Amino acid sequence: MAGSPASNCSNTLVDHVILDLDGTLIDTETLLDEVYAKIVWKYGKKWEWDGIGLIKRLGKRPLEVAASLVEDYELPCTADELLEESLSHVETMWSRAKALPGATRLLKHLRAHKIPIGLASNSPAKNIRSKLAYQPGWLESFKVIVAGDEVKEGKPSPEMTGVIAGKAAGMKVVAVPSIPSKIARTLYSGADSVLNSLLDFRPELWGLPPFQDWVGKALPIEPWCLGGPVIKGFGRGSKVLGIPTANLPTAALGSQLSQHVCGIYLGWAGLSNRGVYKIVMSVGWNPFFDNAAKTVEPWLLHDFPDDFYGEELRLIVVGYIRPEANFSSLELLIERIHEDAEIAKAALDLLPFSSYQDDKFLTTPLAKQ
Ligand code: ADP
Ligand code: RBF
Ligand code: MG
Repeated sequence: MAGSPASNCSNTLVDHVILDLDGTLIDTETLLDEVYAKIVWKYGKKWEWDGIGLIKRLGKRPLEVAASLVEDYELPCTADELLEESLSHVETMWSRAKALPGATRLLKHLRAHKIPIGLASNSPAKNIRSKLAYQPGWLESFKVIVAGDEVKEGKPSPEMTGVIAGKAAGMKVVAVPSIPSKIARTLYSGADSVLNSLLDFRPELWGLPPFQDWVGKALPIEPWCLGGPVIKGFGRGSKVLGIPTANLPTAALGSQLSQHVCGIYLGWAGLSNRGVYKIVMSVGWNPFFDNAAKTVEPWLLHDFPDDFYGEELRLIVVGYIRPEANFSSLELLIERIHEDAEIAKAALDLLPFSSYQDDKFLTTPLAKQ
């Protein structure tokens, strides 16, 4: 994402915004991952999951992607043939691409404040139209759309705009990597700011009108529900931090979990036979401990006399507090988690967060659903 030409002084005034589409506003990458995996598998090759195969091809135009797949996987076909094959897979799937968290909110906000928005995508014009068709209100939001097949050279040429091109044009550039930041970090090193997700974008830092939708210190989100039996976690919540987190079997949550951006959230928990409680929860890889898997770690803000392993736990996640962070000491991590708990406790007494404590999902026994 790029702001307009701006001076280097701290009170930057951005008067228009240029956005990227795939991986910034919509999650096409999850779908592409599936398509590329299928194609190379057909030729007996193994796709590199976890964003590794994708990142090598990020921002490339379709024919360039095909050429790099043929070369890297030593496929017995031409780039043109591969392109044709991949097109037959992708053309039907744009309707499955979901808006990324914070995307619709950002477009609405900029539109409401009459900030002109441009869309600069390496994707061909026809695909852009298909992708936008499934997102209500998006097409009208853009004053200009520049597609990959409408320019001589795609990104990173300044004819289009990506992180490198945006900087070359003297713009302010905010990057929102769509695949795990550990891999992506170097790619975006030229950006003025690198965000975990659009939920963390603060327009006022760039001279744009601030969002007004925070409630207390939390941001209302489209609520999501998850549940399952409480299982053993990493065994360090209570022991190392003095903060117990009730772990759920994440394999069963599957794509639900990958859809939600890492970060600290608040919401409500229902425990059968016990009641409904406020929660503050971390979603992600816990950088401090460098976990190997993405987990959800809800801390129920209530003193329980005993453990409740095996009991059915229901969660409704209703708001976002902050991105996951790393800390230089355990004490600082613990202090921050306690601050999060105070934010959650206060915000959950306010609308719209408070209304979800009565949701039937929290208390309905499994069989009756
Ligand atoms: P684990 O690594 O097995 O998740 P923790 O040290 O994180 O262990 O403790 C979590 C367990 O503690 C939960 O599964 C639950 O049985 C119990 N527990 C007790 N009080 C709470 C609470 N307030 N919030 C979450 N879990 C709690
Ligand atoms: N772990 C991190 O590495 N970084 C964080 O910013 C972070 N924030 C957390 C916030 C809350 C509210 C909770 C409950 C946990 C958080 N943790 C964070 C996760 C903590 O490391 C985790 O609960 C332990 O690793 C237990 O498995
Ligand atoms: Mg735990």
